[in-house]
Amino acid sequence: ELKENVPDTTTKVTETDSDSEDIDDDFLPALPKDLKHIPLVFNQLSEEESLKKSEEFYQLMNARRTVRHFSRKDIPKDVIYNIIKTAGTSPSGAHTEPWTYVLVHSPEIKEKIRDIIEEEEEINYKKRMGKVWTTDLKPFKTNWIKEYLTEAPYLILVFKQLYSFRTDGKKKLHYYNDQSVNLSTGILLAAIQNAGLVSLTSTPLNCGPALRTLLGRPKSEKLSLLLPVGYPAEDCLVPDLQRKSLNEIMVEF
Ligand code: IYR
Repeated sequence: ELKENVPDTTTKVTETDSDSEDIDDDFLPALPKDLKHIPLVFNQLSEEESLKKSEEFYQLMNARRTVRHFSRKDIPKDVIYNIIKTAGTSPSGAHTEPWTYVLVHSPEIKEKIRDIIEEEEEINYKKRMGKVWTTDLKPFKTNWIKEYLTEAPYLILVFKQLYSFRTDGKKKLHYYNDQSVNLSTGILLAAIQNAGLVSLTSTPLNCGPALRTLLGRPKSEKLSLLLPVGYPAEDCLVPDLQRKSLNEIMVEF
C-alpha cells in the first residue's frame, strides 16, 4: 500500500532551485507538512481508580450480548449521534478516518434493505454456505428471515472507504483501512452498550453492492457490517454461551 507514495526514481527530476522538494506537489502529504504538535491532554488516575474503572468497564462489556429480537420502541436520535461520534474517535491509518456510518431510521428504506438481504440470505443458507457452516449456525437459530431489519428503530451500515479524493482531486490512500474500520466498529459496539442499547453485528453476505447502490454510496466504499440498534424485545432470548477465560485468551511472558 505504501508503494504508491515512494518517489519514482526512474523519472529524471531536474532540480532547478533548492526549494524544489517543497514545490513538488506530487508528494505533498494529505495533511499539512508542518502540522503543529500540541501538549497531550491526559488525566492521570490513581492505581485504585484505574483498577476500579477497569473492573467496572469489564463488567459492563461482559454484559453485552448479540440480540436478534428487537422492540419497536424508538430511541432518541441524539443518543445515536453520540454513539457514532464515539466510533469516529477511533485511531486510523495516517488519520484517514476511512469509515462512513450510514444511519437508517426510515421505515421505507429499512423495508428495502430487508428485501435485499432476505433474498440473498435465502440463497446463502440454501446454496452458498454449505452443510458445515449451516450446521455450525444451528445453535444460534438464525435463518434468512431478518425481522430485526424492520423492527429495530435504527440500522447502522458500516462502510469502509478504500480511498478518497483530496480537495485538489488527487487520490488519498487509506492505509490500514480494514483495521481502522474494525477498531472504529469495536468502539461503536462499546458505545452502544454504554448507552444501554443492544445490537447485532450482522454481515450480510453478497449484499454489499446492492446496499451500497440503494444508499447512494460511492464505489470506493465497501460494506463492512450492518448493525440494528435499539432495545431488546420483552421476551428476548439469547443463547447460553460462555466466554473464554483470561488464561484461554492470553499468553504471558
Ligand atoms: N450472514 C448470515 C449467516 C450468519 C453467519 C454467521 I458466521 C453468524 O455468526 C450468524 C449468521 C446471517 O446473517 O444469517
